[in-house]
Amino acid sequence: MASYEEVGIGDAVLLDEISTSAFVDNLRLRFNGGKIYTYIGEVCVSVNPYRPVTFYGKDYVNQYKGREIFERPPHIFAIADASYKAMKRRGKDTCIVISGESGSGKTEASKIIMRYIAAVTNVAGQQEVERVKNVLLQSNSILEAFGNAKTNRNDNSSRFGKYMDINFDFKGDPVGGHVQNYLLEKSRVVLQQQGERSFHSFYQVLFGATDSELSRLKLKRDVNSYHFIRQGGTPRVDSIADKADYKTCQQAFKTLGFTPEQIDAVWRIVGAILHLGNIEFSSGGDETQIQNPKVVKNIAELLHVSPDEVRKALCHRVIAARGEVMEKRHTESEATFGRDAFAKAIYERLFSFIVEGVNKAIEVRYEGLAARYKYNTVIGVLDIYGFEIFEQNSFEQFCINYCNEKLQQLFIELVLKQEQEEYKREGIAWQNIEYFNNQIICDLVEQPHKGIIAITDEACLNVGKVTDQMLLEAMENKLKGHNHFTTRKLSPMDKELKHVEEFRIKHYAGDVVYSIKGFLEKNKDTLFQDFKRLMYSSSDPVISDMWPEGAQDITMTTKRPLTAGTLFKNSMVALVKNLASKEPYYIRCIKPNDQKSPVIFDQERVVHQVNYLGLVENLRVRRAGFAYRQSYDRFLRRYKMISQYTWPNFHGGTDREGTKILVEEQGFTNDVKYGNTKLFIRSPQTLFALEQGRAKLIPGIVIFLQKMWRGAI
Ligand code: AD9
Ligand code: MG
Repeated sequence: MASYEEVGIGDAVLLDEISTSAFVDNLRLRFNGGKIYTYIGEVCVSVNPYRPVTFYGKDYVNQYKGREIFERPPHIFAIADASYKAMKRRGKDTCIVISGESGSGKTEASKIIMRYIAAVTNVAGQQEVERVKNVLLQSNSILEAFGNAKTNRNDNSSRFGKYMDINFDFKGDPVGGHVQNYLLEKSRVVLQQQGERSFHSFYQVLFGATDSELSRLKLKRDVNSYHFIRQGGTPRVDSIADKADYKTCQQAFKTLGFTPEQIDAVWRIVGAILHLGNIEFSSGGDETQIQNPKVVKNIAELLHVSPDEVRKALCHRVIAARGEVMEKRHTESEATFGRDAFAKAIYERLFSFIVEGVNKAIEVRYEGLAARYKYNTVIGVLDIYGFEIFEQNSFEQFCINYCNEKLQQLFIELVLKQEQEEYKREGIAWQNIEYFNNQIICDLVEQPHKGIIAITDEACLNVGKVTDQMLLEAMENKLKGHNHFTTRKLSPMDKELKHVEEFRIKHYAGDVVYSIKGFLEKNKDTLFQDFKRLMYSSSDPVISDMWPEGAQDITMTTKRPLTAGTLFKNSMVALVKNLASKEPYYIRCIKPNDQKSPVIFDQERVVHQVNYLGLVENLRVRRAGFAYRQSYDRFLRRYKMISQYTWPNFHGGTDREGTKILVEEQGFTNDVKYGNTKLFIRSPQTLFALEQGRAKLIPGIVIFLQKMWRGAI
């Protein structure tokens, strides 16, 4: 095997020169030589190879298993192993945060990590652990079928955020897990941009189901027959095998323990949505009518509800005013709006149902040994939708890009800020390193009262009276002068803002122009009660159970639900808090070009990503800094056996003095600095040498102690 070090420098900390161009040159050299991973200390930078690669097999697993990061050439396995070791040896909860823009390789990375963990665990071959591993791995194909889609950035783009905890027992074997999903981009169910597709599931069923399955769903094997999924004009994608994926997905449903009735209901809902898209309304006379009643019948049969109720829910709404219940007929545009909202809502609910099913299958079952010890640590893997800019950017991109701001903020907090603050606190001489802190953009979005989400929420209180345009004006008033927000009115000379209904946010990763159109409605996320009652009335318990709120009496007033924006914000705050409570490991993904080519390294695109990800700042902090640090007492406790002066105990002074004697005796003085409470070690090799010294002595010590216990000494 050729060594990675033959191409470029594996750990950028060792580069002769620290600059963006030197860093990117090294990445290019390595990319061209087939080396897609490069370290900055313990942060792993991954450049999407856009081709199948050969370094994820068993032979590679064995090379990384149980090794220290710096012992082997850079690889994502080493990061997975480091996080696993920290969890297993030190009982720490760890997390692996994977970030990078759309199409940079996050989802692939998360799957590689999961496969690695599956490969190195359960040496004893326990049945339950095997089951859990299998379920964890297979859950991906279901979640991707229903939550991923082809976009203009990525053929398999995640349209939901995913955080997966894997739980381990005291032996370090996976015993379960939990998936937390974040805001699914449900607008895609009814609308796609040119060149894009809806969620894979729709095409999988059309291309993959048997003739008889299709006829039971009353579907034709023809994407172009269905309004909801043909708008992008690209039903077939070279890189996607819908037919085979359908089979895999069906198999995964079975493995995960979904019942035949549940699986059947899942595809019936998918079918019903396709039919819904073909419903057309006309407003002959003053009555909005459905033009194609046959389609209504199909929907009713698939959802196990009455066709008459479907028709009613699509054309009217029932409202309660002052205790009286009335029927109000929709206008044609209200009816179309209701239809789309219904389609989006049942797909979103279906997705949550599927996630719940996955969670049931991987829930920790405290049986056998795990029950007795209940000792449980987790590794969390975060794979979220990447930063994205499209021709048209709306509320969904706004949420996705805000999410990426939050992750960048976490990275800054943990890697850049805290690191530097610790040096100051410990009194270590330190040259401050400047970096762009994106907190200001997080505030722009999430601040109470003044942030974009709060302003939108306020406008939503008066939906009906407030228009999207008025919302934009409210933003202009409150955000005037903000360096990262502008509109055409605020900067009339700005040629890039072409329309009055647009605003621009200067994100950490680039400028994005958003259209305000639909913001209010998407934030409010209205679904007429009638549809909830309709779904609840289904004679299929699987469907009825998905919609418990449909049971509610129409005259009962309900509390105003939280808006989509606020729910998303809250979930992001909780996510960041959760990640910050764990020991983090980072994979920073980079997209080498926009053509999905394995041979193009687009210098400009990579420089841009390296800049906004703050990788060179990361490198500076890392290079000037120290790889490891430990408080004096812990350091001494761990390594005291190496020196005759400190073993079995150091009596000559403080822990700091003891540490100093040990370090001097071992000849590491030039590689360490003495902080106020901690020892700082510059290079991993020093720590490695200490660990080896300790490992060599331990067997002898164990024998010594055993003899002592037996009274032989
Ligand atoms: V998005 O934010 O969900 O739109 P991701 O998740 O960052 O995006 P993804 O992992 O889906 O990107 O990668 C995009 C494509 O790049 C994959 O479908 C593969 O074709 C390709 N890819 C990414 N990583 C690898 C890899 N390690 N080896 C081979 C890869 N191909
Ligand atoms: Mg993805």
